[in-house]
Amino acid sequence: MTDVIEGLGRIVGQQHVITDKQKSAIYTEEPRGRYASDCLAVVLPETTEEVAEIVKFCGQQNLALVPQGGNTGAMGGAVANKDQLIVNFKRLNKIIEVNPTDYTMTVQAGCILANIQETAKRHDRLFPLSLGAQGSCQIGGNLATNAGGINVLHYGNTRDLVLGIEVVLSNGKISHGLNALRKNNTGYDLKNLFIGCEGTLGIITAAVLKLFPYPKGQVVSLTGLESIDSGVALLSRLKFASSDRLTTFELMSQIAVETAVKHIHGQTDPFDKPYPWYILAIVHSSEQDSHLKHHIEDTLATALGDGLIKDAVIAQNQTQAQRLILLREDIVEAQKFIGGSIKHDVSVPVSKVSEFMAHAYRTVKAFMPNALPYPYGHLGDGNIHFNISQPADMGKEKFLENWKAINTLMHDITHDYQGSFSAEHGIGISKLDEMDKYKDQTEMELYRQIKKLLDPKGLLNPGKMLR
Ligand code: S2G
Ligand code: ZN
Repeated sequence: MTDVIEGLGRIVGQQHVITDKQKSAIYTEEPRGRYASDCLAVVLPETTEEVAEIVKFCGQQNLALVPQGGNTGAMGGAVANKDQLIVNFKRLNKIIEVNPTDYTMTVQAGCILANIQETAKRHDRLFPLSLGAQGSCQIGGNLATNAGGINVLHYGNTRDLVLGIEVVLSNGKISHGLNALRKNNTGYDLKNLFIGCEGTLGIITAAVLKLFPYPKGQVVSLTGLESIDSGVALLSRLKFASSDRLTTFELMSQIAVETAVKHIHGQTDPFDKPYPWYILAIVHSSEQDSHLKHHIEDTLATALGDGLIKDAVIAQNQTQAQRLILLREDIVEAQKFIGGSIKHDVSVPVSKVSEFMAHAYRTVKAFMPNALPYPYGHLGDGNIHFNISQPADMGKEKFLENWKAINTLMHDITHDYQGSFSAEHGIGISKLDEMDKYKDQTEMELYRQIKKLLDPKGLLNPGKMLR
């Protein structure tokens, strides 16, 4: 143990090797409180070369390591045990270059997502990855899990926002793949193999990100609807009305909005009466485009007139826009006020969302009549967080004992609708059973062969993603 700690200290400086349990607590705290985590030590490298030296050293010591970003992941992807090393990238946090002409930004893995967004904005550019944890998650973690968020509809997942990556391999070699070209058709697409691998094939230490024109204007609206079907119809109307500049199309259930209004300070009911469903829609425009706003207003007015939607409000200024966007953020936090929540991160084809949710609702209610479905999410790309809140007549612990049983019900239904049991949060240790149960076995065999090739000693984030 002492040799290991001293050996790591020689690489990063002893003060950046944490063994004290109190000091390492922030790194071993699992965000959803579902898994215990521990570690031999936490090490905080400042350069890619230090990461490479750490990996080499771990290889010599046969020491497993768990790469960790902001530790905001929902799937247990960054939990460790007492014999493993947590390598946290908070010191590897330089913005290497911003190139407004090329619309690129080169960043190190430890950069906080919100800092990347703000840096882009200062250059009149947009880095569109946007999700609840952006104030503390690191881009390295977003890359490792191919994070989604609320702008996938128009800008894609993290994979779609990256031109090149630098990776430290399990043998300590550095793959210098910081490509900044839009077209570079040379060799296999290693970038997209490492993005989303959750640190199990290699450690992403830097990336060249795509930037976009900063939207000078945005049209933010909230609508009240009676059905998901009308929401899906509205999606198409707004796609056409905005010339496909619809960036965000988020669904909120009545229980979610009511719970946020009731428990989150400052939240108010957006309409004068409740509706079964609400949609937050955001359209980006690069110019202060009043025509676009009028066009969206006309589209919503027509939808009101023909009964597709029951109410609508369009933000008249940035303050009103922020309030509507905050409502979507607050429904996540609000779940905690009504007890335990069994989470889902599923996606189905948009055309099947309505039927899927009705089926899911019936199935959960048949299994646990007093359970409270609390669905919300990214209707625009078919990704629904069909979370289930605890029944009023059941204790939290007792309720959460049903996590696996309810997950199985939900994931079976998702599979029946040709959906995915993990749309954006990744696999970690939470969905290993699902990988074995639902994934094509030929693909799983390929995954294992790739893991064996790229991590022959099995030291890179062992037990995550694959058994
Ligand atoms: C969302 C956030 C994570 C969660 O709000 O879209 O991805 O716990 C989620 O639901
Ligand atoms: Zn989400």
